[in-house]
Amino acid sequence: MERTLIIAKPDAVQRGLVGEIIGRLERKGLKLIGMKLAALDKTILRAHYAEHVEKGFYAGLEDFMKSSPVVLMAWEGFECIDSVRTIVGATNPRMAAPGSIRGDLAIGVGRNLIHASDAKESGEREVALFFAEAELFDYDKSEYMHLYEDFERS
Ligand code: DAT
Ligand code: MG
Repeated sequence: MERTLIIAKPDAVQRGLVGEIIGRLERKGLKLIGMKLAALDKTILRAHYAEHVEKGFYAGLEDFMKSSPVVLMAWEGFECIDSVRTIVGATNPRMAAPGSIRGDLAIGVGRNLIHASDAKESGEREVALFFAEAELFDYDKSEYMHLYEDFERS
């Protein structure tokens, strides 16, 4: 199964939308395997956003991500990377589809509520960056037989 790192960003915490975000991912049938509140610093943000560090928006992004605690989550599911990106919506909330988290709940690109890993490899890397192995949980989810066919949950 794929793993994705979700960050409920400072705007989600401040606007009281963390529960809404968790609820949408829970209702999809994804399995929550790790969760914690954290204050992110420059070092971890530079590692997480390495591909963006040289870009013009990076300084503002880093300041914003340090402005409040965030909720870090690791979720697991069959091919969940792409389905979570669909639930999250386009980076620019003004272009994000209605029904998506960003499409329904955000408007500014620099205040788009949520981070979600964009590929299987980045999901593995990002979950490992923010979570120690002991903070990740392996457990049976009883509803799996009603969510997946056998080959999808093997
Ligand atoms: P995503 O978060 O959809 O994966 P990304 O990886 O391209 O998007 O960018 C990371 C974050 O950086 C994004 O969620 C918000 C911010 N960002 C991206 N492009 C931006 C821009 N043009 N202006 C301001 N912030 C931007
Ligand atoms: Mg990204």
